Amino acid sequence: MTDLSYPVGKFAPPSSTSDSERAALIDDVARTPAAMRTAVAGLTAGQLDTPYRPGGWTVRQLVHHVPDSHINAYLRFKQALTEDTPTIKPYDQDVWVKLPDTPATPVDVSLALLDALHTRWVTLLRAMKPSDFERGYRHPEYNRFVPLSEALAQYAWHGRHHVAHITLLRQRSGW
Ligand code: NI
Repeated sequence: MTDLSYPVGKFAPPSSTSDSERAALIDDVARTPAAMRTAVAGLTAGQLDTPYRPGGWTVRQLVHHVPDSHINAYLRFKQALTEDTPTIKPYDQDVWVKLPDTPATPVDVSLALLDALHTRWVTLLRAMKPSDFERGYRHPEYNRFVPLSEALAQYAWHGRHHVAHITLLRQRSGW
């Protein structure tokens, strides 16, 4: 029985990351925009407005949520690379996803945003030295230091997590 909320499992921070594991995680981040585009290809407006699970966000909300999240991630990487352990600014994703741009914006706009954002982010990730991944930020909600190696793993997981929500809904619905 697949857990509809966590179809690829919950995120587990890696204890350590080798160069090749890090390269594979960056490849995951690089694949996210195309994977999301494929996941929603051909869906009707009604299908986009369907919750991926009972009580969950709609497909449209998921598509807009991922760039919202990854814009924050991109900023956190840049801050961690240019400041001494910055304290990052959390945001309330449940409130963000209910702002009026979510229903009013075509999903294609967020797919294009994700393409452009990940092109910049992956270019940065691939240019970072191994020691750069030991830099990090302080997350005030968890009150702890998050190294960029862990943040990379988290956002690689995050893309796969939400794409799987949509592909699983399509399988279950026969779309
Ligand atoms: Ni998310």
